[in-house]
Amino acid sequence: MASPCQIDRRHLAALLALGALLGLLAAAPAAFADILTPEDGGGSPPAERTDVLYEITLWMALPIFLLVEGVLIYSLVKHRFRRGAPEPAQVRGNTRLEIGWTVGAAAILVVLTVITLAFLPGIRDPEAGGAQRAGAVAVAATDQPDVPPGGPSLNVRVVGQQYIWRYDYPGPGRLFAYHRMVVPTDTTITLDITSQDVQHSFWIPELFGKADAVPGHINDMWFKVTEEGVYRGNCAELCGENHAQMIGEVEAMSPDRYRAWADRQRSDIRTAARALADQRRRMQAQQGAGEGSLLRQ
Ligand SMILES: [Cu+2]
Repeated sequence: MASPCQIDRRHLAALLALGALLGLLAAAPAAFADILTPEDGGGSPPAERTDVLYEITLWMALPIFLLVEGVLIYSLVKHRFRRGAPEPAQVRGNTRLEIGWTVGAAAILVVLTVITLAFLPGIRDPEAGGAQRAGAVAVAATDQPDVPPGGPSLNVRVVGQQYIWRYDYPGPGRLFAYHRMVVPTDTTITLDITSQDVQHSFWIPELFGKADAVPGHINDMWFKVTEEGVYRGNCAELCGENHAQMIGEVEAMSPDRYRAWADRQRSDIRTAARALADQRRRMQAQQGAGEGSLLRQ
């Protein structure tokens, strides 16, 4: 038999373990915040509204789930088989109750449908860029009539290919990037998403939902980030053996830093293109010289 001292120690260990668990939960709320609900971050409206819609549905469903499971478990325990006990009353249906929960469930579905329809336009349709003077950023796109005027916007073409993402930016001078999309904050970013080989799916969970990247077809998505930072995502469509490595990122920075990045990137692309052209000329010249010496022999 355990001595009182041993029991105390066991209680103490259990209490310490419970305390440590509560401490962990309290110290890392960010790590647990999106365990039950979709991720959202950076102030991106589509992700935030998806999260709110999910939470409304969750909070409506949770009491119903607890009530149904509670009644079920209570009934199973209370009316469980007992040897020698009299047979319990056999209930065969209850019309009023059945009509009640059918009408109740239908009413809840109607409420959820109305709320969802009210949220959908805000998730789907881009809104104007904001939190800064209109026209302060010279990145306005010309081919996105859906973005309401009044704020800066930027259109980026997202192209999936096995196993990397490419981002093509509009404007004079070639500007593109691989793997990480750089965007200015407080700017409506509209995405034209497509693929050049097989089907992929572009998804940055904190900023917006999944959008299929289909060859020969453009899918639209949008987001707007208010907080600078890096937001990570993955290809969300099994696209081949290295699908798991097809990671995508969005880095949001202030419009000034974004402009500096774009200038640097454009000049790097120009330098690389010139170096490639030089190399090609040298190789052609060498080839020509080689053929000439062969002819002379
Ligand atoms: Cu993939």
